[in-house]
Amino acid sequence: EITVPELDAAAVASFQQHLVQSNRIVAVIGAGLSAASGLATFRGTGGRWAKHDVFMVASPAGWRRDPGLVWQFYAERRRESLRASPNPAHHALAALAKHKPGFVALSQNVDGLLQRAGMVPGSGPGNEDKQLKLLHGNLFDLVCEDSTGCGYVEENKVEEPICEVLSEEAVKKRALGQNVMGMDVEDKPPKASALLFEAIAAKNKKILGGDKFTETAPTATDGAPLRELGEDAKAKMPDTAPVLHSGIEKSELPTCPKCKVHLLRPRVVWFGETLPVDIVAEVDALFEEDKIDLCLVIGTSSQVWPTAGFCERARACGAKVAWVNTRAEDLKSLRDGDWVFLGDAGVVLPEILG
Ligand code: BJW
Repeated sequence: EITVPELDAAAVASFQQHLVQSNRIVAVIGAGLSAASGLATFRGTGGRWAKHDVFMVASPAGWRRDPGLVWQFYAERRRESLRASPNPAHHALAALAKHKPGFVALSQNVDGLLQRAGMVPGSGPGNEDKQLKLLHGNLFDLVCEDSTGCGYVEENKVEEPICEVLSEEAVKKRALGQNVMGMDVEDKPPKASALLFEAIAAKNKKILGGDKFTETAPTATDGAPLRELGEDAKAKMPDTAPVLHSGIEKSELPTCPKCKVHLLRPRVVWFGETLPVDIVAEVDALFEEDKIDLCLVIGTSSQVWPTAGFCERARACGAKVAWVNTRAEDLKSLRDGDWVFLGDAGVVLPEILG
């Protein structure tokens, strides 16, 4: 339950006065925008990274190690996003885009909800006027894993399930039968699951380079069973033997229909991967402009780069900054004179954008 504090009427009025006069407006968007649609954010209690090991499901090394585990994570995300609906914040931003041709939304979200609210995504030559720039891709675009080779892309494949082994029923069956890492195992007390996760995460971080994440080829110890963990960690383990692999064979996952050799993967940006080059070029051009009037930073913890630096780049172009977030601690580059609207974006944005 999110408590929504009363918005300061004077702050709203001064923000709206500036908004009316603003032409070039940039919104830097994160997972908090979709929280009111029922989609989990990444960090903090209840976030996705509390249940899934980020290095296992959102890095190229994790993909090489167990593409089935990665696909399972994204298949669930696709389902959740399809079942969710855009909330009033998505609609308020889509309305702003209609009203202000100079508005650009730079979104880290891959859930498709801004598109479903009516915002048009696009990047690259000829698409500069498309107002939604998807920095981390889109759950519903699939691409050949061999990006430098065949280059196959399939846009907006909302088909569900993407293949039999990733159907909701198959995923549930495996989770109950095997205690697959990263799944909600319903027959376990939450505390045991948390301890299990903690131990697996520590082990995986060691395998994949930990906080100082570096791209490395899988090693012989990759996916080594938990019995190799220290005695302390083992003592905390629940009785059921956990497995570090999804148990899904590559042959069961979707194959690229063009090269017929490599797997298809979701076109999202993982840690250690670069953002799409055409998007980076457009963002750079945007921040080379003399004047940006307003920067809205909405529902992001500002921990992930390069997006974490966008607010300061907008400031350097003269932008005044407004923050919309439930957590004051996450306003990473807050300065005197910024507007701060603490609360659920789904409530705050429609109110301040009018
Ligand atoms: C609400 C709310 C409500 C809740 N209303 N608000 C410079 C310095 C240090 C490191 C780097 C650097 N440059 C690059 C790096 C490496 C790395 C990085 O940033 N690491 C840091 C973590 C240290 N970056 C990369 O690797 C990026 N690539 C890159 O830069 O390429 C060049 C390069 C490579 C390597 C080295 C150097 C250069 C790629 C980043 C890809 C991120 N991918 C993910 C997953 C894939 C997509 C997916 O599955 O969805 O993207 S990680 C995850 O984090 C996801 C998100 O888009 C992203 C951002 O998270 P977000 O949206 O901020 O969510 P949360 O959960 O963190 O925050 C939610 C916020 O909402 C909170 O503030 C809440 O309070 C708030 N909230 N409810 C309003 N109702």
